[in-house]
Amino acid sequence: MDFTYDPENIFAKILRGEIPNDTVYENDHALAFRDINPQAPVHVLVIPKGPYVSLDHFAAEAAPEEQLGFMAAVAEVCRGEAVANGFRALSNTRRDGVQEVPHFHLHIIGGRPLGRMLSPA
Ligand code: DGP
Repeated sequence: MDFTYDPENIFAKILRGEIPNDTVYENDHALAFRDINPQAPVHVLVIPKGPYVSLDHFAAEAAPEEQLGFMAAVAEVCRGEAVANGFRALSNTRRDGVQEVPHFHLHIIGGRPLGRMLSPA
């Protein structure tokens, strides 16, 4: 698998402070911010601060402290947002997953009933 990282992707620019974001939570290893095109009342993106292109890249190569920091951010987002009735966490990956931004991000979506996970192809 080619996990080549493009440092000019838009989330890398957000991490460098070159593009503003609506931050929900931040720690040493992760940043959580509101999606610019929300699909539900809660739509937060959690991203690692390290240069990982996708979930499988992050899972395979991120250091344990990066993975723990990322999951701590997920916990904080879920604790702080209105998702007591549930939510969906998803990570679009590469072509078939219709990934637009090549920096790993986990969508946390909730605040309304979300329907079934996938519509028929
Ligand atoms: P995908 O890679 O397919 O998971 O989609 C990328 C998501 O990132 C999409 O829901 C819109 C969001 N997004 C794209 N550009 C920006 C941006 O500059 N700021 C914010 N907050 N979200 C963005």
